[in-house]
Amino acid sequence: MFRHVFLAIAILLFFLSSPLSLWANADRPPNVILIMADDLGYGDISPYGGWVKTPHLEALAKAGVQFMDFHASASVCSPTRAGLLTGLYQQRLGIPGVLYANPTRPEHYAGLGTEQTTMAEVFREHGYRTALFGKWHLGYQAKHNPILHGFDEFRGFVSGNVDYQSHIDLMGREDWWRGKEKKKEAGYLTDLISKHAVNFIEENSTRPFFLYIPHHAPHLPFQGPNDPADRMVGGKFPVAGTVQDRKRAYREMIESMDDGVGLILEAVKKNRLEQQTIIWFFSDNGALSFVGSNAPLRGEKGEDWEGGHRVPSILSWSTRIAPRKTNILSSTLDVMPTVLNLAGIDYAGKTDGMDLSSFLLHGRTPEKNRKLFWWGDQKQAWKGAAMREGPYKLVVDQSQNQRPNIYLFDLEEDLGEQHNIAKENPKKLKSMLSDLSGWHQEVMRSK
Ligand SMILES: [Ca+2]
Repeated sequence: MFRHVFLAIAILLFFLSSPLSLWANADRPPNVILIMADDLGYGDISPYGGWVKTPHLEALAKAGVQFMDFHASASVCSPTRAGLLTGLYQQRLGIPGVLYANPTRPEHYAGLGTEQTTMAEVFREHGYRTALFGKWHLGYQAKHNPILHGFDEFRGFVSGNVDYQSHIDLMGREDWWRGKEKKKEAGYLTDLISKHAVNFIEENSTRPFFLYIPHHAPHLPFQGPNDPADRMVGGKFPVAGTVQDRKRAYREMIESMDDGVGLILEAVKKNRLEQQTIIWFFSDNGALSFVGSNAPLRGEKGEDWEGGHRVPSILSWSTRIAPRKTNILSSTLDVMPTVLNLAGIDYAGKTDGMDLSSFLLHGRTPEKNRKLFWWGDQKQAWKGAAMREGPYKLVVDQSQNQRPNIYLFDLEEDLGEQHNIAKENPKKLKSMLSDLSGWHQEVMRSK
């Protein structure tokens, strides 16, 4: 009798101390780690033939799916983030453009409403521990804080850009938070973000987690790990920083982020989570071309040429998803429906994205007639809109004249958007213009 009791206690203790006590290995849903770069261009990193050597992203690409035709839903920060976290076109959410740090601008008071459903909320409802380390940029008010949007933990900043050393925003305000409280923390921004991400993985290795890591790198101000702080509280400073050799600083910013990717891969491996962890890296929009590279694409951040929104994107799930390069037309809007489905979560909410899970797991080709739309914020420097359908790209550019310039490109023949084929294809042009206008009316109505 005693022996049986002793045995029962021993077995119980074994299961309680085992990291797999709560979730049997086979049933345990996968962890999801999203790593998002900020203003990283298509031609910036080595897996895409870019000029900055990024060995850890190379390793991720070698082990995963490298998307060659993946797009941010906007060519600037806030709207892409709104679309990413909800799977909805950001125009439906009232965030068509950047949310400015300056309180004299009306956009300063906008943000992601708590009535919207974020993927963090859905993961949390399904037993995941959730965290965000890095840049929010979806509202400055207390009611917009990430803690109210499904994140159990938040360390980072709420504005569009901060000093990498002093963590001070464009208005000269401290901008580093722990949850709902401002709380200073010393360190080079990119390293801090990576450190918190690694700690979170260590602390949550025994249960499923959703970890969103929106890096600041390589967004301005241009500061490498050894460059001094430029911004002081209440002070005046150059927006892009004081470093003379911006190219050098920009390269170091990307290298630091890549080091962080390496630390995350290492933490996943060390905790034996490789087989149950999906890692997806991408950028929120294209690079500023005076320092970064969108080669071989036309245009840059803020524009609806390909350089504004076609971005690097690499997804890895070892043993489950076969490594390859793909030309599938895909978007940051697809991230939410895809990772929820890969996690076995049946999400019934509306989405503008496409679930890529059966393509990723089984190679099933999704619908060919997919359409994607971009509609720039009319308050920004570049005014216009764009649409994609198959190889065709429509660009309506209203930044020079009242009367817009209209372009049609065949990206399979002309990735650099150099040869306007609008005149030769009046039917295609007409149908795409009509689709673009119809889509815009629909998303604005649903707002
Ligand atoms: Ca950005």
